[in-house]
Amino acid sequence: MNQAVFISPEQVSADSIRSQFSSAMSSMYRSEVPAYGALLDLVSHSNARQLQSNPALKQRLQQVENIETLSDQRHGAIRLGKASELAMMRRIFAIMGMYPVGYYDLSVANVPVHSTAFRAVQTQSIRNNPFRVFTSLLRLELIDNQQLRDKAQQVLEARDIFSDKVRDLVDIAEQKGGLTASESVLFIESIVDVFRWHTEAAISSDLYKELLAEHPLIADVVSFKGPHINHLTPRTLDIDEMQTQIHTTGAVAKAVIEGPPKRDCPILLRQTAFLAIKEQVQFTDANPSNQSIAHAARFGEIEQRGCALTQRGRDLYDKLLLKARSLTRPLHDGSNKDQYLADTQQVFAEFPDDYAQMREQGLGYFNYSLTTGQSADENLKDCEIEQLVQRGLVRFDPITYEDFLPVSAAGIFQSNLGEQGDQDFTQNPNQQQFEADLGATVADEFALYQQMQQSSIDHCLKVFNG
Ligand code: OOG
Ligand code: NI
Repeated sequence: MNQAVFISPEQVSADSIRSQFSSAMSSMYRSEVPAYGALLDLVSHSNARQLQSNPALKQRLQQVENIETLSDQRHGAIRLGKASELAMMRRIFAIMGMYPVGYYDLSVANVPVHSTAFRAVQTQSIRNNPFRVFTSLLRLELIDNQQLRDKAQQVLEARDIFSDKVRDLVDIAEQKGGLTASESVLFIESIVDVFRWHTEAAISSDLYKELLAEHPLIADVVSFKGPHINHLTPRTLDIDEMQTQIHTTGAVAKAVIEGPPKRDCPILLRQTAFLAIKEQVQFTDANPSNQSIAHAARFGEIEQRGCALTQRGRDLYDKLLLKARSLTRPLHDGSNKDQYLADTQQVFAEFPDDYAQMREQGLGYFNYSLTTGQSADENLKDCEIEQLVQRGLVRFDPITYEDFLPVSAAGIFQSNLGEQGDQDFTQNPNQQQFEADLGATVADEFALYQQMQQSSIDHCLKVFNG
């Protein structure tokens, strides 16, 4: 899973390809979905204000992040139709230093997909650029209607979402262990093209309607010639403020913010979005009156990230979220929003809102670094990290959560698909099949955070222990 560390002088680093890719995607999406550009501007102004008015926050973030690029977009999402697409996507993302982390089963939420996140895995790479792509694979086997399933499968079998240029450049990168600057420009262009919107559908409007009636997500994946990027997401430092301002972009905000409630010490991930815009699509019908239907797929999202939680912290989070949602399940029309907010606030009072307590109780992962108070004279050989913390020689800062939350992801899917009351897939994870289709295993997020924390501890101890 580790990328090649030694690249030849004329090659560009995977981190830099990822940064260029993220920014090319941003430009493409800004021009195709104007409200996204407005959202990016809104977020970056608000982040600048936050950093200026909150020096403690700025200092803490600086320990673990590159704050220069804080407002750059942080993730996007795609939905693929078949195993070979997923396997090829894995090879493409590896060239950008992005590897599959985590397995998300969305069937629990009546969405017939399972997913992973392609992202950087090493501390320095994440700092260089944390852009991730939440990648879902359609699960036709969850559809009862055999006839429709066969039709959808035929359409997907027939499509090829990758150009020869993509395939050639992936082969070159794999053979040579990287790309030169000029190759990387071509590579990025050709990959951005894969994720573009297609105004011409691959199917008839009749089949589209059948698929839509079965499940809107199936229609979104099967109808098109490619896996359009369905949203991009910048990072905000104040999602509650942003939620009240999303309407100024001209778009409509999703009713509730997903994830934990507002806290002084943010944990995991909070997300909200503006609802997908409706775009005219040309179908293959001979009859022109049937040709044009508006399809809602592309939206904009914002995320606020906080401390990565240990398994213990995560279990507590999952337990509390389940409890809050059993009191009030948030409806998409926002009609019970205030009750849901009150319930989550009250239920989450059990989760300590203080980094020191979270650390002591083993709920979160922290990055340890030297303070300016260090003294080389003190006899601190063989000391433990705790002693260094107590003496004020080492500080700890929350490691930022880099992954996703299945219940939140389901909320994001559903805010655009509408309530899916009639379809009821039972919880049906199949990580083994997903990994077989991917052609690799997915990394365990907890192991990655543990490693990040441990290497920061090792670094501090080395300074004192020599
Ligand atoms: C992906 C939804 C999940 C997130 O931020 O949780 C996601 C999708 O709609 O395809 O992006
Ligand atoms: Ni998202």
